[in-house]
Amino acid sequence: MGKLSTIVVAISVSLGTLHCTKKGSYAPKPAPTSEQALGLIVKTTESQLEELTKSYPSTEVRALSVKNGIYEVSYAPVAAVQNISSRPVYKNKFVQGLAKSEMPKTISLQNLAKNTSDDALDAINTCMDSPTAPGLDVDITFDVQTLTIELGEEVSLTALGTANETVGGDVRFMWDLLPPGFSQQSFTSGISGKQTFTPDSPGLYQIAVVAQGADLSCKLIVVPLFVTTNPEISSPVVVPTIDQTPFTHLGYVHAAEAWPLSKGTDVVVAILDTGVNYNHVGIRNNIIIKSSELLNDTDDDGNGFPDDTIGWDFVGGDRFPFDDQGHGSHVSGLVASPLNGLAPEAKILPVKVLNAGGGSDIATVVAGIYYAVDSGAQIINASLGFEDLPEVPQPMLDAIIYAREKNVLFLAAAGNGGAAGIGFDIKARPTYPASFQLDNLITVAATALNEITSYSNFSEELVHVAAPGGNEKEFVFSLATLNPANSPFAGQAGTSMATPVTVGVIALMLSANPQLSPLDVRNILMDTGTDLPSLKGKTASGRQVNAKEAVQRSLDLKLAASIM
Ligand SMILES: [Ca+2]
Ligand SMILES: [Ca+2]
Ligand SMILES: [Ca+2]
Repeated sequence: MGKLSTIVVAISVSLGTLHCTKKGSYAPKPAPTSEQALGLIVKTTESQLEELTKSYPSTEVRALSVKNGIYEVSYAPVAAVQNISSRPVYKNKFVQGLAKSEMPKTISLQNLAKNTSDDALDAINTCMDSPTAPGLDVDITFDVQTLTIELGEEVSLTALGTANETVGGDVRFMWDLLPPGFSQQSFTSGISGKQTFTPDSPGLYQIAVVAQGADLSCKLIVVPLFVTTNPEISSPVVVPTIDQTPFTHLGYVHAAEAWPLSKGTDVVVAILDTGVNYNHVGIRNNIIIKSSELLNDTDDDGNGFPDDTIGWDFVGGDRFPFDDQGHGSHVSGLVASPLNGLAPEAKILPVKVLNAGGGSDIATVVAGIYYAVDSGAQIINASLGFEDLPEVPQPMLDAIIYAREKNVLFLAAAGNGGAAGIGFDIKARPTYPASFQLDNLITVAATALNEITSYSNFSEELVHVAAPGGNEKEFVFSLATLNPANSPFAGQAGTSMATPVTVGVIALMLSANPQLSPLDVRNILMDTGTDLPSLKGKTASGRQVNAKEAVQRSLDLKLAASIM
């Protein structure tokens, strides 16, 4: 059996190499960062793309899935792009932010006044009366060319301001920095137009500048700075025993009672998220390393992604799907970790599709889904959602249908109640992918203390089950990403957490009984969960997942099948 599968791998490698002379002319690219760069998502062939590029030399092409002929085409006439696509084209779209707990703090003059040193406070207070002044023209320039930098680089900022003739006089500046969660970074106070700092951790930094004219009128601008890092993966690690953190979610789903039956051994779970801190002691040994790909600047397996041994970063367009934010590491640790993960021996495939601010675009998520399926994932965890889209994101639906063809389960977070943080019905107000209806799709709501949370979206028809997602009274604990304090764990809350808890339970089920179809898995979860009164009318099953019962049922079905 082992030998056979080795031969199959070898054949696919040599096919890939044969095609290399003709195929793969589109090198992987980072995700778009401006509205203008957003293209059309198409299904086509490389030869048709070559023709298009010949006719319209400004055309830019981003390969989303070479194997499946899915591309994003920018800067070309729409009609010409429509001509080469075998499916209706879809205009790519950005979405900002994801889970409620990860939304960046808002910047306002009021908040600035709270955070700022005494020196600048008076000046900001005087701004309150006239918070904006059209007469003030302010711009901010970086001494680096991009809004994304590598951890360790120094950033020099210069604010340039001019007051118009009516205001006159000099312009002075006040600065504030809203760093990402773990960061201790701050700005020095003062009123100069310059700031210099070296970020202490990855993540999204929001830089605020208030310019003030001689008439004391003010203008506030906020600039995002993304700090990323791309470390090589470490050697396997020795995992210590750590049990002081309250991993309460495990109790609600009866995880410890399931572990004697299954540990989720070698079930492959793709995490479509902000990346994974793959060097964390609590996940390093669970990261799946692709053996058919060598580190040689060559795409050995012909999937369009050179040297993708540990997954792929579709945001940065590189082979390091490291976590800039914390969300993806937390999600991964809930699924598979020897430090209290639901399925301690499952494997994680990191697929980075969300940036350090938790934002993304449709094409990037679509690329991540095809990549996960073609890389052998059995389950895809999508703790992300697109709300209030003007139309159904058909390319995302197509990608999940592709997953269904390959028997891959797709788990979607129901969502956290949008900007208001109050759960809504995703049938009435669709959120994608959660609101799609497919046999291989399971949508998850969040509970805390055995009740549905106030933020969790719901639907009696479209949400299948619930799992612990936590709230401000009881956070869900899991792995932290790289941080200056070296904290191993972090508490978070959201349907983003409930989803990987469910995925971990499914990994236990699939390792107990690999014959289960995606629909079998969904039916078992819905049948065997724990009845919770507050989930009635809010989910199709009214139940919170129960690992012990679900694994036991999976084993019972295996026994029944073998008797037949
Ligand atoms: Ca590759
Ligand atoms: Ca290679
Ligand atoms: Ca990266």
